Amino acid sequence: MRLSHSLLPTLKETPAEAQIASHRLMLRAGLVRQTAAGIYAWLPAGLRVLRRIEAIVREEQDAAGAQEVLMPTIQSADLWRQSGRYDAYGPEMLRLKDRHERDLLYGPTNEEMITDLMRQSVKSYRELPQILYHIQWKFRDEVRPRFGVMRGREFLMKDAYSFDLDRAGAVVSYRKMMLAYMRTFQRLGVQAIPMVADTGPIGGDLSHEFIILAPTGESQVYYDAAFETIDYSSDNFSIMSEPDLERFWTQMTTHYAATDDKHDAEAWQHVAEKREGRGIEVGHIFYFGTKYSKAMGLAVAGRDGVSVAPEMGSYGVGVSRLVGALIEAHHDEAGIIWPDSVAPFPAVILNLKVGDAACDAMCEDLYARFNGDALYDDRGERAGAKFADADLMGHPWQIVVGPRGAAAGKVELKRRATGEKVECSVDDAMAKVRG
Ligand code: P5A
Repeated sequence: MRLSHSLLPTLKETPAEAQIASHRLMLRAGLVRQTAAGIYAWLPAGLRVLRRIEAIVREEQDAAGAQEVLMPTIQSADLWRQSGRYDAYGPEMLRLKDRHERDLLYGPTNEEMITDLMRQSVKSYRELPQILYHIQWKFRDEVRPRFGVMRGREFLMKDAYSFDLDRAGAVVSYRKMMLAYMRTFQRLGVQAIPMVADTGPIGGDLSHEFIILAPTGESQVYYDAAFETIDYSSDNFSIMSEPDLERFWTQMTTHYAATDDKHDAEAWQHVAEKREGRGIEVGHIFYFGTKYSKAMGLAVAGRDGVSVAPEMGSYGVGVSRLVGALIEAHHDEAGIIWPDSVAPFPAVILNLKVGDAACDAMCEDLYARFNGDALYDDRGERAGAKFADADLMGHPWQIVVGPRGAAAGKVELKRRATGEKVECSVDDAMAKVRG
């Protein structure tokens, strides 16, 4: 993207409405703009980050054997009357009427709809187990939307739903999703801690929250340092192997981890290597048995011909919240420091003297080599402003082209995370950025 002709409106001043670093930086770096309370438009750079997070989430769901679907945002109230949640959900649910005065709602979650889809088609135990997921916008009319995309009213969620014949099967699905989540967060470049949680309006008797560590997070967390060294990749655990899932589960559940409200001072004393920090909830998973299948009449013919209500779970990742949470975990005074795995662009090319033939030629050559997958700062701004914006936007690499270097066939390559700078040829810079 050429910055001179992009909707990438960076701000020098700190917006007054933003209380936390990620919200300030998302506005200042031109990633999003608020269009109504708790509702945001994603501008080109912000959307690129959102899409990259989505892609990693999707790959890990697919690897766990989950099938992608896309359910609508608008749902019929009748479905929710069948589960009993239409009245129970309260003012957080955005309710609408169509021209025929039929009650509709903007989905805050999709347990009812997926149960309905399954009951229309799945008839036999032979068709189970199945896990389905989608990545779709949700609406919750939060009392206090705040912190930008971290607590929005409209937000993007990955929600998955598992269907098993019995509790033992449901437990396997639950562990698979938990491993898929730990892997997803590891690839996103953040430390996640799974914690036993309350089930709230989703229901059920088993639930974990996934908290990622960030110094400015909302809740205080206490955990065993053992979590920091576990490798969740497929080299260590195969997601399709039950013994591996068992070994993974044992590791997750034998270490201490709790948020403030559940912290147990007595148990804490026995933790060998104590760690404390601030955390943000980026995922939440639930096992709720037959709560929805029974209420909505989802049943399959069992092995012996007797009909069984499938055991279900649901599994959520806050995809849009993750954009803010990643910034909370990775920033400094000057701006965002994107992990390579989610950066909107791997590099920004800074032309320090637009109009200088050698600088322009070198920058065009570099930009062409990236095939459009780099940001080219071709604005007629001063060098200082370009440096400041590059640090603010947080691309992992900055390739600086000035008249002296260009004449000698050299660029300056800066790594945003460390501030380290080297002078090198265009070829060497490309090789470093490509890793
Ligand atoms: C699980 C999937 C559920 O809704 N039903 C389907 C279950 N869980 S949850 O905990 O309520 O939400 C899952 C994740 O969504 C994110 N989230 C939000 N993100 C931004 N703004 C909000 N207002 C918001 N509410 C929930 C969180 O990351 C949460 O863990």
